Amino acid sequence: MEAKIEERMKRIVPDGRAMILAYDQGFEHGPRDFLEHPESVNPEYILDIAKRGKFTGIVLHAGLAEKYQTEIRDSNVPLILKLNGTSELYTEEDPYSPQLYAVDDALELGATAVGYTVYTGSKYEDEMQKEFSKIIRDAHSKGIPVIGWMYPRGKSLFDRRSASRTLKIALEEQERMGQAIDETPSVVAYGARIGLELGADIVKVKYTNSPESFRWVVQSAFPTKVVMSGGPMTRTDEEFLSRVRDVLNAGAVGIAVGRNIWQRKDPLAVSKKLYDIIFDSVNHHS
Ligand code: FBP
Repeated sequence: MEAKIEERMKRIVPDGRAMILAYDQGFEHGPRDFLEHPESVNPEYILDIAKRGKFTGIVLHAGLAEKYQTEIRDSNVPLILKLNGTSELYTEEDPYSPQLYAVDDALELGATAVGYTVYTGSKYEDEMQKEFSKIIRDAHSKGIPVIGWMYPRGKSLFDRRSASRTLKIALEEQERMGQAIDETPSVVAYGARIGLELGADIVKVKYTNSPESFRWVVQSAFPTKVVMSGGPMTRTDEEFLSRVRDVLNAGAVGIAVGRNIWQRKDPLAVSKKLYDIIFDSVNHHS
């Protein structure tokens, strides 16, 4: 099975680099994410970007994966099936994202890998960790690599009187670096580490806003590979691209992003720049 996992990993991370297009936001955030660039509401438009932009994976929920099976197959872009999800209409401070599909569904839909979100720090983190660990065992026994969306989230993160040592350090970092608690290096590195300990092949995490601190995240996850999550569209292409350069310099294998591509007026132009940064730097180093 290990050989199968490796073979599939090579499709998603060719030359040790990943450029993954995320398109599960219609579920996670709702169609409001498509208003910025309304063509993005159409899955065919996104699949075309994935193909022509030379992405190494596309993240979808099962509904789209099923309806667009032919197009996905023809595009040759590896499918990453997201196995859990939750809508933003559900606003409890401690989020839970339940498993909706199984590894077997992913296999049936021809997926190359599966993905799952764990909200580390949520009251329900143990539920998600349990589901995720079972998914990993199942996927690995069937030769499928697994990507963990390791997102710190929940009320505890904002509890200034928390007894957690990590949160105390994170609060210091927040003060010193002036950044959101869920982007502090300690908290992000902890999520990445949990991904490694549970057995994920790749973890997808938020950027910690400096290459130095992101290096610690990458080290904490090693040998699990790290990709950066995109977040809301940045003001300029350059702002986004410079983050990408930073995380690659910090040892990440690439990115798994959505809005920073398909909310832009010219998604293919930014994809091309992205490709050059991600893959040219490989050629440069080899
Ligand atoms: P973006 O690049 O658009 O941020 O997408 C990455 C992603 O992880 C999606 O896969 C997911 O739908 C979304 O972010 C979750 O965002 P949030 O952090 O708001 O829950």
